[in-house]
Amino acid sequence: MINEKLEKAFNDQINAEFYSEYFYLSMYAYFERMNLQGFKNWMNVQMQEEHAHAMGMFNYLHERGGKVTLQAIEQPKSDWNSPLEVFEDVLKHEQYVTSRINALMDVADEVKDRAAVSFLDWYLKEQVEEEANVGNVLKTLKMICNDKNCLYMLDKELATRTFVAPVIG
Ligand code: OFO
Repeated sequence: MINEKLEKAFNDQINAEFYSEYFYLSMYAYFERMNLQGFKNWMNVQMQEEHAHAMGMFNYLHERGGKVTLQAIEQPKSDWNSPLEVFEDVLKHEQYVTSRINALMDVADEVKDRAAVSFLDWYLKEQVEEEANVGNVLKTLKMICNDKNCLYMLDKELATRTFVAPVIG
């Protein structure tokens, strides 16, 4: 049976992962309005990844005999001034998620749940990868953000991103 404090922390993180999916869905809608299909595709992949992250914890909590308690999902922001502003928000959000995963790991450590610490290690590595991916798009956007041709080229590149279901844990 999983410790109660850790169960609550997992449930809060499941909510945060579903919020991430919702946040990226809002960005997907923004890129739809802008008719930037490649950026929209990137967000679609990102949403699916967040859904997989949430379900990974959801399934793990069940596996450990815990109770999943779904919570209300906060309304995400829906307007941005540019793709650059969107990706600045994505990076900030991913950095925030990293801090949350670290805090969740601290709880697992505190209650001496080594199995949960080991499970969460996957999420920490995933965050390193996510921050690096977002950072790369952001770097390109910072270089080209006033050039429409380059934005078009980047849109083509982001159209090639595909979702690969992660093997979590
Ligand atoms: Fe984008 O991160 Fe989930 O965990």
